[in-house]
Amino acid sequence: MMTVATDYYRSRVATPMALIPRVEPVVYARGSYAQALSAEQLRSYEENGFLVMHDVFDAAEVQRYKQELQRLLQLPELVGQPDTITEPGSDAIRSLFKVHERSELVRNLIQDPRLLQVARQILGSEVYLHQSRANFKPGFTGKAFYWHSDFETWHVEDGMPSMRALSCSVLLTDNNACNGSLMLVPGSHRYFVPCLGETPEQHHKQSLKKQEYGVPSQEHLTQLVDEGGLVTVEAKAGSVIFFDCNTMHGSANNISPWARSNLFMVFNSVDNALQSPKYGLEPRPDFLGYRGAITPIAG
Ligand code: 6CS
Ligand code: FE
Repeated sequence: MMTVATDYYRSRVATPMALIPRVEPVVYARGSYAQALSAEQLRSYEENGFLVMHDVFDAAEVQRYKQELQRLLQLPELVGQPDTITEPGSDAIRSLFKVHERSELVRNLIQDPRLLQVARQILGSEVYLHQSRANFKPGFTGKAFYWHSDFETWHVEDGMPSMRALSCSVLLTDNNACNGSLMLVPGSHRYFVPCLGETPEQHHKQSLKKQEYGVPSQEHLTQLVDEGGLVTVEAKAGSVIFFDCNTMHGSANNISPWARSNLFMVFNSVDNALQSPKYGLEPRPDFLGYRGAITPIAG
């Protein structure tokens, strides 16, 4: 196991540290492992740390996924489950994890070449699923996700060794400037942001409702935004956002009347399997970071 001293990407530290330059590629094997994106799309992903692909799924497909999530949300056995995350202070469901195990439709979605081939091409290898979830942000009441890099959490709390994973968010509602859409900091994926504060035990029970550790300082966020700017995704239902595991992102409360929901899955390279979490932390449950035998997703 790596010790604290030899971990290049140190975080949850007691005193402020400078940004740490990324050492891994963003696009692996020069994008030659699979053929899904054009050279221009790959270049844009590499430069910005994300790519929005419009109209990937048609209206009928989106409708099917939405109905499927409605069906899942009504299952009585979901109530009180650890992988059903409610909003702070209410019973409203914020995130539902392991959707690919709960639903055959979603299980098929992760094998869809429109997603899988992109993940393989960018990560330069076969891939497996690290995490899947549905996020719900209803109109008027949907709550924010504070700024974070997913890799920071996955590295510290799940022991993910390298920046060789990506997320894809399939939009099930239109996302616009008003309904709590994803905001990303272009270029932020090139720096690891060491975060302040010792991780509390069972941190995920709190962080999935409202994250307070593993978030950047205001100084670091300002520095990244001064350099790269800030982008709000505006795209129709059926579009897909691919983003690097280390891209800084967040989203605001949704006080508009328009719901925002998405299906979210994380592909990790089969060559980047989880190790022990850092700093003696207990591994998080499987629904957050898969630790079983690694079989590449077929399809
Ligand atoms: O815990 C996770 O795996 C993801 N969820 C949150 C709220 N932050 C880190 C990461 O994106
Ligand atoms: Fe995230």
